[in-house]
Formats: sequence, C-alpha cells, structure tokens
Amino acid sequence: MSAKTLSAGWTSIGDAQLVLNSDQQVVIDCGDMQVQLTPFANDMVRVRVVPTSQKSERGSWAIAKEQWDLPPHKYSEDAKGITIELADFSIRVTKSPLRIAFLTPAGEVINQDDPAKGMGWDGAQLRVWKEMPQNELYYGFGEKTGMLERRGLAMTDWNYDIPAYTPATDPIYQSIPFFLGMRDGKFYGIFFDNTFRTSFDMGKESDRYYSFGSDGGSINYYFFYGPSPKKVIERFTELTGRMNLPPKWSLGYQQCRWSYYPEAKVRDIAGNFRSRKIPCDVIYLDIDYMDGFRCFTWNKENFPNPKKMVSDLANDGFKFVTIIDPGIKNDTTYWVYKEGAKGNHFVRNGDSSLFIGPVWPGNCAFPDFANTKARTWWGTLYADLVKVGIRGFWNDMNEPSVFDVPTKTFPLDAVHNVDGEKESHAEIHNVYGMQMARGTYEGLRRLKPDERPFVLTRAGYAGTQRYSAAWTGDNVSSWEHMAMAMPMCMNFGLSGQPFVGPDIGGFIGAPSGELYTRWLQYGVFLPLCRSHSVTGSINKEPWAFGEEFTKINKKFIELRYQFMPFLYTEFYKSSTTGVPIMRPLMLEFPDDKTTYRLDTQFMVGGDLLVSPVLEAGSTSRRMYLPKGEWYDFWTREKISGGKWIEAPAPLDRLPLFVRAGAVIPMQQVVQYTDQAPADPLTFEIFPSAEANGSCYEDDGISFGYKKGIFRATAVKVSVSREATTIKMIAARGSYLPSKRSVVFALNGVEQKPKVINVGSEQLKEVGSLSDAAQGWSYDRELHRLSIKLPDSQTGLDLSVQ
Ligand code: MIG
Repeated sequence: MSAKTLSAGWTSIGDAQLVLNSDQQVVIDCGDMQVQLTPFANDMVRVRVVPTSQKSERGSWAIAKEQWDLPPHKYSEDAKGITIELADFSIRVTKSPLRIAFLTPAGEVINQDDPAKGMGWDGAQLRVWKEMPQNELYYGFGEKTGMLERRGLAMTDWNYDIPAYTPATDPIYQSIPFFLGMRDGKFYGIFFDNTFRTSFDMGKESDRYYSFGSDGGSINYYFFYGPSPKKVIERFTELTGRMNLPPKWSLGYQQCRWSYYPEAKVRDIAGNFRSRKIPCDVIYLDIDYMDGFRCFTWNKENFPNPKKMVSDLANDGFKFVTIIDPGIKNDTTYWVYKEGAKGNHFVRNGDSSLFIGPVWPGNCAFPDFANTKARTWWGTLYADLVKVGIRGFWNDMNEPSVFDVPTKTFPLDAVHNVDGEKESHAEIHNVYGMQMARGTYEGLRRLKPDERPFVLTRAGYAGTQRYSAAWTGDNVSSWEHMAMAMPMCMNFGLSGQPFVGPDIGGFIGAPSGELYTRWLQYGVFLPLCRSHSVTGSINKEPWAFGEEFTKINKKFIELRYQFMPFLYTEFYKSSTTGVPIMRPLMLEFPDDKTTYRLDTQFMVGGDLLVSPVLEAGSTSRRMYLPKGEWYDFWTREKISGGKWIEAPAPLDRLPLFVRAGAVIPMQQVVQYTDQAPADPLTFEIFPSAEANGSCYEDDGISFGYKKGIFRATAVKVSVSREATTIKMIAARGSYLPSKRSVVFALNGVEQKPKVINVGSEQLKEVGSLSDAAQGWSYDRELHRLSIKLPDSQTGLDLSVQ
C-alpha cells in the first residue's frame, strides 16, 4: 500500500502489528522491522528502527552520556495508534501505515513523518521523510559552506579534503548529522546518529517534504523539543558531550603558516611580535618541521635543538603547536612504523593485507583509530614532543585524506578492528578524524594529567568537541570567503562544536592589506583566532601589509586581549551548557524574523554584537540592530534597536555594539595571556534599568577548577532616579587572584556624579585613575564614570548619586 508512494526499489515500513510498552521504551513490531521509541528526557526521544531479527546493537561514537534517568511517560493505545506523553511534548504513532508525529502538550504538530512516505529502505539504504511546513527554516548540519539557513538545500555528510572549496561545495571536512528546525521562533532538533555516508534533503527535491537517510547502518535519530533553541542545543550537547574548558592560552592570538622554518625564521616571527608589541600566544609548526614528513620526528637541519628553541620562546610567552597527520611513512627503519606494525595498529584492506596509501611522506600506513589499543598507542607517541615542550597538537588530513586516488580516501571495504568487531571503512570513515583527535586528547591527558590539552582537528563527527577545537580547512583569501566564514562557524557552533574559526586572512591566495585587516578585525571575536597561509604564498602576518594596516591589526589583536576576561567567561559558560560562544542573532532573538537569515553579523555570548565590514572600500556598514537598547562600543552612545542602521566603519573601526543591561569584564593589554594577571579587572557596565554580568577566572591551565578552584564574580547594577547601585557579589570558588584593583566603568552617565559611596565610606574623585589606588573619575566625552577599588573576595557595595 504505502510502499507504492516510494520510488522504485524502496520498501516502506509496514503497519504496526504488535506494541510492547515498558518503563524504558515502547517497541512496535512492524513485520520485518521493529521501531523502538525511547524517551531519554522530557524533551528528548530516540527513534530507532532495526530489523526484528537483529539482536545486538552498535554502540555510538557520538554519545557521551549513556546513562539517563529515563523520565516517566504516559502511555495510551487505541485502534488507530499509540500516544506517549512526556512532560514537554508527546509522541503520537499512527499504526497503519506507521507514522510518527511529535506534538506540543496543546496538541499542535511540531514535526511529523511525511504522510505518504514515512520511513523506507532500498537495499542497505534507508531514509526518513518528514513533512515540511511552508514556513519552517533549518540550521546547523555541522560544517557546511554557504548560508546560515539551509531550507531548499541538499547536503551530504562524508568527510572530504577539498581545498579552496566554494559556497557550493558539499561535503567538506566534517560531518555532524544534526539540525534545528524552526517555525515562528519555536525550535526542535534532530540528530541522525549514523556514521555511514548520510544525506539531508531539506526541500530541494520537493517543497512538501524533507528527508534524511544513509547508505548503511540503521535509522537511529534523536528528536529534541525546545521550543527555545538554546534548550535544544543544551540537550543535544548533554547527549554528545561539550567542549572541555581549553587552556586559556589557546584563546590568545595564534600565528600559523605552512611552514615556518628553519628555527631562525621561527625566532624572527616571534621577535617581530614582541618588538612590534603585537600580542601573540601561539606559533604553529606545519609539516616541514618533521624529518621527511615522518610524524613525531624533527628535521635536525632546520631544528637542531627544538627543546632550546621552544623553551627560549616559552620564556617570552610563546606556546608551540605542531601538526601531526595520520599517515605513517611505510618505512621499516622508522620507529613509529615499526611499533605500529608490531602492535598491529594499522588499517587493513578487505583481503587483510596492510592498507598503504600515499600522503606527504610518500606511501603510508594508517593507524586504526577506531581501535582502542591503537588509539592508546597513538597517545603515547606524543611523549617526546611533550618533553620538548610542545603545548598543543594539530591533527590534519584525518578525513582521512589520501593522495592519487579519485575517492581521496581509503577504499570503502578497508577494515577497521573495532575492539574485536570488523567494521568497514564505509561505516568508520566519518568518525576516523574524531577518533584520531580522541586518541590525541586522551594520550595528552595521560602524559600530562594536570594540564588541559589543546587539540585542533580538521575532520570530525558529532561530539568531537569533547576532544578538540576545529578550523574550517583550506579557505581562500577572498571577500566571499571572509563573509562565508561567519555562517560556517555559526552552524558549526549550533551543532555542538563551539571552538571554531577559519584561517584568518584566507589560506589560499593573496589578500590585499584591506581584506586582511577587515578579516582580522572580526577574527579577533571568533572563538579560535588563528591566521594561517598556504606554502609559497605572500607573507600574511599582521605586519605584512604596510604600516597603515599593521597599526590597525595591532589595535584589534590588542582588543581581543582586552576582552579576554569576557571571552574566557564565555568559553567557560559554553563548556557547561554547550550553547555556542559565537551565535547567530536568531539564537538570541528567536522572535525577531529579521534575524532568521541574518548571517553577516554575529553575537559573542548574549551581549556583544559584531558587524564585520564585508566589502572593499567601505567606510560604513548597513547592519541590523535587534529590538532593545544598545551601546556603540566605540562612542558609548545609546541607540534603540529594532531597525537597520548605517554604522560608521572607516578602516580602523569594526561596528561593535553591546546590549544594554550587560556587564562585560575586560582587562589591560598584555602581550600574551599569562604575561600578567588582569589588573585592574574592569567591569564595563552598559546599563538599562539594570545590568548584570559575571567574570569567570581560574589558573587557566589545570583541572583545579573542577574541584572548585576558580573564582566567579557576579556584578549586579540597578539604576533609579535617585541612585545607581553597583554590587559585586561575594566571589564563588576558592581561586585567589593576586592582589589587584577592580574598576567599575559605568557607561551612559549623563552628568558628573555628586557622591559615590563604597559601603558607608565616601570615595574621592581623582585626576588619573591609573595613579590612584582608589577613587573615581568621569569622562565627559564618553559619558563614562570609572570607579577604582582594591579587589575583594567578599564583595563590594557601591552607590552613585
Ligand atoms: O595537503 O600541512 O588544511 O592547513 O597547512 C595539505 C599542510 C596539508 C592541509 C591543511 C593546511 C595545512 C596543509 N595541509
């Protein structure tokens, strides 16, 4: 019957024949297939369809949380169907033909199977068709080129090394089969946890339905109901895991190039940063630091004494990150190859011979990262680099990428040994990079148990944020790519991976000074702030484009460091909620339709709005200010939103706005994150009737914060006609920053105040705050009142009249 509505070769799921309800789940037999509905939480249910004959189930690579306190559900059945009620939504299953619908408690459809198509199979292929309402929009899908909103597009998930991708290229390096659906500001999410080649057709084939499916495995998806988008992301990342708080230095400015060598060149780059006083924390070593591209070796000619180089530059605040690829040179005299072969850690062909493929070092064998023993072995290989003082690791080429074959990867029938079970590369391909990053991360945890690892990966799958940050691969030095990096990173963030960024300035090609500056100008507000460039290209360091640009580039890198307390606080929050650091405006303003397709601006956290300049020769930027009151960061002028404005944007200005009601912690310029503690720690207050904000601090490197060794400082401000009160609440956590001052900078103060009290003590006006231990001063031009005091763990109470 319903099979007829699917195209040739496809078999539709049959009717429900037998239903079994238990505390854990509802199991519906449909002949050959069995549908299992498992509510994991009040707003999340798993839908899995397996052959009735299938006994065992594959574990999931994505899932971080296996044990859930399953919520109680109310079950009822009638002749037509089954209803499962949860606190937040209900599931209605129609028996003939079997169709699944998700409903609000009021009975409105949130999402439902396409009535004609439902779910079906064709050989190993499987697919789910969903009704597509006219006004529904789609976001997420991991790392995708093109626009933020994805309606009308078809996408494939198959990790793929594709340099100089374009807005039309699909797929690229990462696969995160998760998306958000939205109607009238109400959100749901679907995570299709299937590691085979998957595809999503979000209305390209028909404007009546959308669909997702795969070349293998089983139908296995999680449905999340919001209605708030943040709630969906929180639940999705509770399931698939959240970013671990990275070392603070990895939030600093990072300089990369293919490649900085020999040692003298590296020292020259480092020296340039320091002598020009352009802040920088990280220098990368790309493939040329190695001996013939053999991983875990050094080219002794170019780097005769890496330990000395690294420690000399460490004294100057630099941290090194080195690249490590998966390809291990097929060279029986090379220790890594020998160990790998001896331990049987490499991927094999279908006929069980060793799989060998060419990459940078020539013919290579490839570790089987899907195997626990191989992953553990892989982790030990980093010991020497860690001893040399290398602080972070960059896992590239892990789609996996192979030269000289049309598919650019392993044969689909290559064999992975998943701890005793043989699985084809077709099934493992999309998690290979993730498992490489995992091996790296877990290895570093064992090598340095007290230090947070920093890993950067190119390939990944859902959940990779547990192990690694990500960058968007080989982009191009063009205005188009500069603009596209925004939606790419935002969709990445919506898909659970918050620690992302593009190669600032563009990897391939030669940016003009203007393009580089405009890119860096907003790049300093991206979670990962790294400039990188292809081999043979022009120089792309911040000073490479002439004095006019150098000055501006320096100013904006300094601005990132001034915002460091705020950025670090946002990273901390993201590590606890999964909500991304870099956000599309619709995440903050889901009721404002103008934000739904807006991908030329973004928020950092909930309060900072960044509007990059995206065209050559611009001196202003037309941009949208959502409803509410805003402050221009530069002039401190208050502006009402809910409208488009033309923001001034000469070359040295990035349109930057702060939501009224925010308190943003900031600090002085330093040349690298751990050069000096924030002193003073400045709370920039942008009041409406109230203002609230917080600052999270810890030692920036250890796991002590998990035992309470952090300091969380909340500031609450309330404004009335008589007085403005500022409360710094007693600090939470046991971390004690060194002795320092705090400054409360109250913006939007129209007149010089008369009296400022701290507790019952009156504070004096001073000429210059920087020379005084305490006091206040008023800036008439910026309408900004600054109050300086010694810091206090127990809190402070101020009133301004
Ligand atoms: O085949 O290591 O995306 O960032 O500089 C190219 C050399 C290999 C690709 C990475 C790029 C890196 C480059 N790599």
